[in-house]
Amino acid sequence: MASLRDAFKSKIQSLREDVDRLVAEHGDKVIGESTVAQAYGGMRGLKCMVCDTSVVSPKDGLILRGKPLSELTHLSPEETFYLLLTGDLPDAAASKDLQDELAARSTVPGYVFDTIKLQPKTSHPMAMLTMAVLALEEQSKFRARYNEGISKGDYWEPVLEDSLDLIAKMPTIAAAVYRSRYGLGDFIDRNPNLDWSANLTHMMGVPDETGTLGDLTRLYLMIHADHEGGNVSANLCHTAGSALSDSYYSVAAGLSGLAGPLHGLANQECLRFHLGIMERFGKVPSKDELKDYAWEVLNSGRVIPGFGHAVLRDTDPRYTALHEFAKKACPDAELFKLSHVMYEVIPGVLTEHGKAKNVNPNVDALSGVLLYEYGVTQPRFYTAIFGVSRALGMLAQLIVNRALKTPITRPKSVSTAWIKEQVGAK
Ligand code: CMX
Repeated sequence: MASLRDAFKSKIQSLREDVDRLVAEHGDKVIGESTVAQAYGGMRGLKCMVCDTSVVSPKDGLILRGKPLSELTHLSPEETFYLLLTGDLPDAAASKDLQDELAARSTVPGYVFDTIKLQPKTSHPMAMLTMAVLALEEQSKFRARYNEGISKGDYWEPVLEDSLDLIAKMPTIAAAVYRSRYGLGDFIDRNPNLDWSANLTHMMGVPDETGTLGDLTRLYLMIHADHEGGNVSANLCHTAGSALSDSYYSVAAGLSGLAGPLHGLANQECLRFHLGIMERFGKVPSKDELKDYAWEVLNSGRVIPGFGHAVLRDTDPRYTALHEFAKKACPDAELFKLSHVMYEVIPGVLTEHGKAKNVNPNVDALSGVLLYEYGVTQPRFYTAIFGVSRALGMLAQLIVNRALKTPITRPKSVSTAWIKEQVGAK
């Protein structure tokens, strides 16, 4: 099978022709409408953008290039990136080729480490990671080629180059953020015998007591990579990229959105929620105790982290994948037992509460528990690990969009006065 670059290149012409024909023949057909509620309500459900790397079905959850997540959890994150970008699963040779390519691009310039070290110990790891990505922007090949006058049809090539460079370096800069932020001593060199995922936890310095840490990291980084195009991080990356901001700027924009507590930061909040419960009860609470506690949280106007979703209406298959892993890896861990009680109690409480459209757990309900059990005991770092993974999906979408010559994003905003006039409201 062809290398990632050649495999993607071979698809571009037919992708462009397909979209051009679709727009020429059906460009005036209606695929959705926008209501006043959607305009004020985060554009929820509005069909006004395209993403072919993955879709999220309310019932079945994440589907990557037509394949449900449950059939793909054996893939490495690099193989997942290949699938997202080309639509095909790589064979062993293509997979090895991509691994080697990422290894060759993994060296991080010293000034980026200095930038990380300069941040105060009170900085949030997501701010530090985003800053490190922006520090790497100096190396952008797209920006250099754009300044030389590259033709629009060729934009995708240096964007792919930048994206591979950035993906290759993400584990190293995230690990450096971890060690610097938590005062863990010198940075640890990449181990050439480990893959992209295992190197992240190796460079963080997480001890692998069971020999399964690499498996957890691989699964974690695989399932978080992509979640269609409308979520906050993907949408922000897409919008920045549509202005021809390069891969570094675009991923930094996406990471800034991922850092919000209603999106990527929910994994941190969820683990803190678990720890708070353990502190309060001094044990795994009974169902009744947890129910009372959940009501206390809801009545104080807070959300229960790790439950609900903007699109999903059933249990998140990413949660299911982590649950299967945890059942084998740490069945007796107190936090895992707590997450099970939450799984049994919270949906009922949220149903009674009557607000959330989805009362089931999402990926964040368990991701932090597993990291904690494996020795990553700093919840504030969890979203940075999510960010390493989400860079894969954001960048795959970005490269596809540059290949398709997708124009700058510019929806029309309207004023409240205009809406009132339009609908005849006083
Ligand atoms: N706890 C309490 N209330 C919740 C809730 C939860 N877990 N989930 C939804 N609700 C509430 C909303 O806050 C909203 O209340 P208001 O009407 O008072 O504003 C109401 O139910 C309706 O919300 P919704 O339409 O069901 O959900 P949204 O699309 O507005 O929001 C999400 C989705 C994820 C932000 C929300 O479910 C939430 O805050 N969950 C907890 C945080 C979390 O786990 N986030 C991780 C998401 C995973 C991901 O990003 O992939």
